[in-house]
Amino acid sequence: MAKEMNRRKFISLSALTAPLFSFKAIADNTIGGKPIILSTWDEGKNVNAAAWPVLSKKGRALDAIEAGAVYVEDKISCCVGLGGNPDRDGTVTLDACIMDEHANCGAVAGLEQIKHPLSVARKVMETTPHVLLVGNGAQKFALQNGFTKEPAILSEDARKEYESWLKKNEYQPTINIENKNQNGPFAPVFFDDGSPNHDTMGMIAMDTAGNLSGGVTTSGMAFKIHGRVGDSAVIGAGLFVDNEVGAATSSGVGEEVIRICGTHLVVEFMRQGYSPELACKKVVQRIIKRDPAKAKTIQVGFVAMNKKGEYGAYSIQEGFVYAVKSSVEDKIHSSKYFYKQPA
Ligand code: SD4
Repeated sequence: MAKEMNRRKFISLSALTAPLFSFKAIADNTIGGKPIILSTWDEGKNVNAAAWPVLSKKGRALDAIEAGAVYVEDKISCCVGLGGNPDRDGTVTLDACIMDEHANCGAVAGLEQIKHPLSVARKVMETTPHVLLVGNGAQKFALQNGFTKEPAILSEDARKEYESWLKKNEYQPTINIENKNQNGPFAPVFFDDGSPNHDTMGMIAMDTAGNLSGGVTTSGMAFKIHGRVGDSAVIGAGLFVDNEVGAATSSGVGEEVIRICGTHLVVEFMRQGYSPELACKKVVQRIIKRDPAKAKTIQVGFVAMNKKGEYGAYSIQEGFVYAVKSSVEDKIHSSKYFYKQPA
């Protein structure tokens, strides 16, 4: 209902301002107005709720992103932060990045025993001349900046997953591990406590001032090789923000996203006038074209919004969802997709 009213509002707005919009751009938009925040997966709804007080009080999008990340990183049962799935050595290592409206950005990768990697990434952005700190260096930096060392808590589900992985897979890569408990290859998977079996929270937001920011926080692909860095720590791959154009974030198999600088490409397509959804779709198509056989076995999803507050998403497989919160809606959307889930 809210969406329908919103569409009507948009149509009447379009009539008044028609020459400003290309047909391509209005073909499939959903418009949320500002402030607005989009976060990946079902858990994104709770993340948006945690970020909303900042946005609704006309706060900065960057602060809203950090508030959302802190919420989800604190929630040990979810697969982000120190409760996430471990790597093949049984160690939980965290990747995160953040980017603001001035193209300032910061990131950490392979960070151990620090609860709030996105906040560390923000410190890297705001207090160093660098963009990305990794491993021990990132941890040392965090400790020097007031973060404390905390043990990773392997949730009961994560421990069971890891133990069964050790038995069955040893050190063989399992590409589509996120979907391995499904009924049908691409069904979303939920743990016993109802939390979804994914391990990345990507967020993009626009504040009342119209400024964009984004952030990603994750324990990365489950059972990755120790030292592996995913798209979530790579600016232009897991996250990109251009305050003149829009912002995008991704989830799924990070290697495929890094190969094509996925979110940077989404933003560049929006710059060319494509709607957020079509921009995401074109990037997904690029992944599929590079290796169609592999693409059938993996999931990658992109979520994007442009400067007008229009948003959309596209994924390789059915089952990718994202949450949107604005003054006119608070809901989880299913992404459009390339491959339908087999019945
Ligand atoms: C990674 N993109 O480490 C992340 C994983 C992910 O839901 O998104 N999982 O490659």
